Amino acid sequence: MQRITIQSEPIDDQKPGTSGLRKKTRVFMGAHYLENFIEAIWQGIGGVAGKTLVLGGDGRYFNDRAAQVILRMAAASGARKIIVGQSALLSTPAASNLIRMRKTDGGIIMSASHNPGGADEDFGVKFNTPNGGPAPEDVTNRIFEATKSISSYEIIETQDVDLSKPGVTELAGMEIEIVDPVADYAALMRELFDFGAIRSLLASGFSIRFDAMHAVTGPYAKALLEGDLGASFGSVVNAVPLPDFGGGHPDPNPIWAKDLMDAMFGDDAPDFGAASDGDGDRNMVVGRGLYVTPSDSLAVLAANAHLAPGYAGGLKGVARSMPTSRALDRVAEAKGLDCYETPTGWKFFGNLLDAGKATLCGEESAGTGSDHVREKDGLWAVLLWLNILAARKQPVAEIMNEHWRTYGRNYYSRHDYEGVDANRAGGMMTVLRNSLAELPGKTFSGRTVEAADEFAYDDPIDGSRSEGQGIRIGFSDGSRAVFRLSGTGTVGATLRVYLETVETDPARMNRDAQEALGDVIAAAEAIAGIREHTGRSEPDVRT
Ligand code: G16
Repeated sequence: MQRITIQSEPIDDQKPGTSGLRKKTRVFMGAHYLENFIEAIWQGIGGVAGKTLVLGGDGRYFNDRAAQVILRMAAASGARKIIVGQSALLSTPAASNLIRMRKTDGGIIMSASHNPGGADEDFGVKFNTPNGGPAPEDVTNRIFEATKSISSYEIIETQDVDLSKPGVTELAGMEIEIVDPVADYAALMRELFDFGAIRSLLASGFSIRFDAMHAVTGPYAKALLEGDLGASFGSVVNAVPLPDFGGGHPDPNPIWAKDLMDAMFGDDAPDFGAASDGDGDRNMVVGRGLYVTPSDSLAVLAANAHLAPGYAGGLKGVARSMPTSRALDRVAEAKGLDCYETPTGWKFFGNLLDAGKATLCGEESAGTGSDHVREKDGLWAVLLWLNILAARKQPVAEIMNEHWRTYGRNYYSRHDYEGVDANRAGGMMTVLRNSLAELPGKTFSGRTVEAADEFAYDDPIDGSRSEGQGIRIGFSDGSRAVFRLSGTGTVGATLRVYLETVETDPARMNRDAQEALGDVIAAAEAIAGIREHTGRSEPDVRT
């Protein structure tokens, strides 16, 4: 076993995006690519010597190899201890929980989340800080700066560490504790929810289907839903994490979780359906014959969270990312709660959660979570839904209809144009940005623009400012169109167009969302010229 110094040089384009560094797996497997980025993390956090970190990932292709490299680099640079999930697996929320529980100096999560996995697909690495949350921009900026001046890194030359069984081992003086990835997370869930009530619901014949999409939540969902809660065997499908997620996109939305949608809209549909993503932080909820949008789900959870023991004392406040629908704001207003609007990216919720300003947070991109960890949490959202269903004893569709009648319905959809030429997409955003001042007062497809701006966020806790966070067009009837370029793609640019309109007439609350949004969709096209700029006539994905 020998500690060696490897000469390297800066690699371009190692700038962390919305959630860590995501690239094609082969890029990560290229000479020095992973190593340089890990060395940059060490530098960005002021060195790893003497520190304790958590390490785990979603099991995608290269997860096991990358874990061995990170362990050998941590040992070579003097880390005190690494707590690693068995077989290098940890869901993102479980990693966040471990970082907090064990009061570590942070953690490294290997995941490209909902992006597909495999040698020709995507891989990713992100650093989470000691509060358990994704590194904020000042840390990711320091890491990026460090990538520009790397000249060498330290690594131990040795055999692989056996991560197949829980236990304690050692590598060049660094302690390695291999932990069951599920146990601590499951214990936290038992504290937050009324497992007795959910168990009774499931025992009464209430049927569920949870699609783990061949990704990391499989073992967690098996243990909690089928194990603790007694859901019938086979309720959790695609439960074994695979390096290529079975060839699919582990992205819980109606397109990529089509099997679940078919089951929930078919004959003999289960009462409740749910899915989670590659690393277990996203969720999707479907009732029998009814898809619940992430924005609506967030609003329903905020309105009903008090029914779960962990939230019985009420919520301190709520928060959503800017493009997320304002269904949450309607609940907050009715309940007298503060409602914060942040840029896209879970990292922006961290300060609000730490400061006790918000208990519940969520995003249109299928993420919901609370102050129990500092990441969004897919299975947590599913358990909160089940707790609410157990307490209210009503079907999902009835809960949704009552919710809309009480608070109004925010019809919502996101249109994604994927793999667009980055220059063309950037050009569209520039032209749109330059036209903002002239838009107010103009009418497009019957909708008059009331306000048009580019979102910037001033963090109320640390005063930091984040600019360029999406272009918002507000119409006088309360409708809205938002334009952003995704920060998580790995090929070209993904243009996201977020569309929203408010309906308060109970007679018009069960329309198809695309139809209800027809004018707003047409107005967004007229304002931004998406077709002309991108050459695309249709979005690739409508959520
Ligand atoms: C990540 C972030 C989320 C964000 C989502 C989409 O989720 O953690 O906060 O909403 O990406 O970001 P974008 O619109 O920039 O692609 P995940 O589940 O991919 O880690």
